[in-house]
Amino acid sequence: MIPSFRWFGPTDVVTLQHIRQAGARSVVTALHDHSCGSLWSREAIANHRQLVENADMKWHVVESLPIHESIKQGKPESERYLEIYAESMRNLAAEGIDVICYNFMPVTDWTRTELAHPLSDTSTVLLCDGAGLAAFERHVLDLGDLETRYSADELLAGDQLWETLDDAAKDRLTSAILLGLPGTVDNLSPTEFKSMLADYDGIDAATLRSNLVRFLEYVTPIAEEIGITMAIHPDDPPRPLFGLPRVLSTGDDFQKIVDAVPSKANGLTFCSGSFGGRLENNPVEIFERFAERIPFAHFRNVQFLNEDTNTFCESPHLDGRVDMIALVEALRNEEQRREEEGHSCPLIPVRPDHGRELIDDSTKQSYAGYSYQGRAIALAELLAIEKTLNRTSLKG
Ligand code: CS2
Ligand code: MN
Repeated sequence: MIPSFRWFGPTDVVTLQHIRQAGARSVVTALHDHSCGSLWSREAIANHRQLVENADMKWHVVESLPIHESIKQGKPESERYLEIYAESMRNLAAEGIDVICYNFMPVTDWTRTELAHPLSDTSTVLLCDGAGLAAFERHVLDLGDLETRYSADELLAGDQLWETLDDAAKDRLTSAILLGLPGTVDNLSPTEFKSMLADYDGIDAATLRSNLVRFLEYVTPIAEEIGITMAIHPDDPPRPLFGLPRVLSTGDDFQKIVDAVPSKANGLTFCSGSFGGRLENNPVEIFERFAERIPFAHFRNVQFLNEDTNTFCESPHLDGRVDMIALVEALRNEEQRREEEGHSCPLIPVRPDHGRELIDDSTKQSYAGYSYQGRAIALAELLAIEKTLNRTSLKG
């Protein structure tokens, strides 16, 4: 594993020095001050890279070079945004980037209903509550088609939850869901959000998938030529929300994308926490199934609360439904395979994706899910598993 850590740039309260101290050798970052759809110049990329290298680390993976909504929606103006995307890709490759992580979730990135859910040890984590989402869709957005997407029981659970909330709790739920993309602090208003949903009227999963295929058919030949792998991040949570289509919630979903665009540059950002949020997904099996197509991974753990598998919270990396030891083992097996195949860089960058908030994390203004101490502990745990496996295999 190449131990990696996400950094949101010079405004991040988590500094590069902190990241280096946590044991990271590779920084996963992006030009977060550039709006979606703008060109990343070679000079801006080089300056950012220099910051990382001055702190004695490397920049291998961009997370993310975001996809403009017009591309996801297949609109005519997407032509221009595809050209800009390709130029940014070329500039990134010229500055030594190997992997571009992106997602194809309409409107939102990850969605949670609570940003500080306390675990029994008093640390806090992100929570995604099925009833909270149903309540938000009915009582905040007032969407009309709920009966077609939720069962009567789910809607009832949402109504019952809503009745127990005071105004402050309703506001907290609303702003947790409407939190902007990771690395931003701006919340959308419910009205803005609703109008973004309306842009997807008439776009179902098949259409969204064909827009993704069109994007990949455009970018993967360029990626192959310049030596970059495109690595799509799965849906989080891995099921449709707000009536929007989703196309990457399961292993079979990724298989369809690979079948449509078999290029080697069509890769997966494996995310154990995202896949793990769906009962029938076994994250270790998904890793093994697509190991050859994984240039970058997010390791994170989750657990379902109660019987309701639409409700999960994040959990300590070693404690949840993802078998973290088996996952690191699967990673090592793939790295070994790459080494035997003569791959020039057989090791895979892995970062702890989100972490608990603990110690004095909550006093710092870090981005939701990205406080320092919880992630530093998680990285140490992952490295310890790897070291232990290395020693065991030497003895064996
Ligand atoms: C990340 C995603 O914070 C997170 O959960 O894993 O936001 C990820 O960066 C994007 O989906 C990739 O485009
Ligand atoms: Mn992730």
